[in-house]
Amino acid sequence: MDIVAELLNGSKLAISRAITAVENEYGDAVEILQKIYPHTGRAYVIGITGPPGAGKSTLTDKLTKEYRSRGKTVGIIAVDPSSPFSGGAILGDRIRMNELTMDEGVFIRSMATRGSLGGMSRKTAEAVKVLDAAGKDIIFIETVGVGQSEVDIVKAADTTLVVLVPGLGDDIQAIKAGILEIGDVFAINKADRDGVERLHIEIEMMLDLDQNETEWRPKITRTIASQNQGVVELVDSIEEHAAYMVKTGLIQKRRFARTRNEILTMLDEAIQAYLKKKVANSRFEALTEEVSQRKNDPYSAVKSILAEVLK
Ligand SMILES: Nc1nc2c(ncn2[C@@H]2O[C@H](COP(=O)(O)OP(=O)(O)O)[C@@H](O)[C@H]2O)c(=O)[nH]1
Ligand SMILES: [Mg+2]
Repeated sequence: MDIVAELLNGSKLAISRAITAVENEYGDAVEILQKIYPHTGRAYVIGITGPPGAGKSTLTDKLTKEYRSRGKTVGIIAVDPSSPFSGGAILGDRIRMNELTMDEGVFIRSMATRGSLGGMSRKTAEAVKVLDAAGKDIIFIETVGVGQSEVDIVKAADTTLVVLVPGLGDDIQAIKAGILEIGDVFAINKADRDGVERLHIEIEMMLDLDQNETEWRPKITRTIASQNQGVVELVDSIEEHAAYMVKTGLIQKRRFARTRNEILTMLDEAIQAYLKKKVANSRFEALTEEVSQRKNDPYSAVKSILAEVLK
């Protein structure tokens, strides 16, 4: 089959194959990405992050249904080893997710977390492009935690939703710095639990301390994902942020920065590969020998290698 043509038509099988190619770095992955690139840039990408068990997958499921009822098609990429999408969940979650996979307007895919973290964020961004080209209006990226790798992954997002729950205790201190950086919208999920007020105040206080360059004050919405409560309000806050991004032109800025970063990273990888190939010769071995025997120093060695490679 012509995978690109089928993909552009929204075929689930073609989307699935393209993401598999991207994930495993198959030979045709780059060609597919090149061909679909002109058809990307239309989807709105929403990153969802937060501690394990916070209810991200449950919320993603409910958010998806809300967006569907608003007439939008949805793609979901779960980069979460414990996600129901990737098979780590209890039966109830699975059944709910299966409901979504029956919907023609929804595509769900989990990404294996093997391989380097840097590679992971690139592959996630590439999977987003596949879903984008396939015509999905809204794309969710669900990722667990707020470490550096997750921050890199959600950089592919136009709006980032941070999901927190009451009763995290001191954990909130640990994730504070990370969430301040990336949260455009906050959900206090499991609002049926004690400690909601306290968490709400804590987040507000952190936001007060934040000296972001933008005027946007992240909205905090209380949700009970398992009971579909607060979901309409949460979608409204996401949409409000999206409208703000468009109105201020920040979306172009964010996307430009992302494209720039993407090109630089790829260039970096290409140069490294080129250098490794160029440098792996007997002259290099001899130089290393000289340096290790103190007949030469590493600084001069690098200079002469560079002079050779760049001439
Ligand atoms: N009490 C309560 N439980 C919830 C709520 N939202 C999700 N859960 C449950 O919390 C558990 C973890 O949810 P999950 O969506 O897998 O969390 P994730 O790891 O962040 O993706 C599941 O058993 C959900 O049914 C909520 O608002 N209140
Ligand atoms: Mg999950």
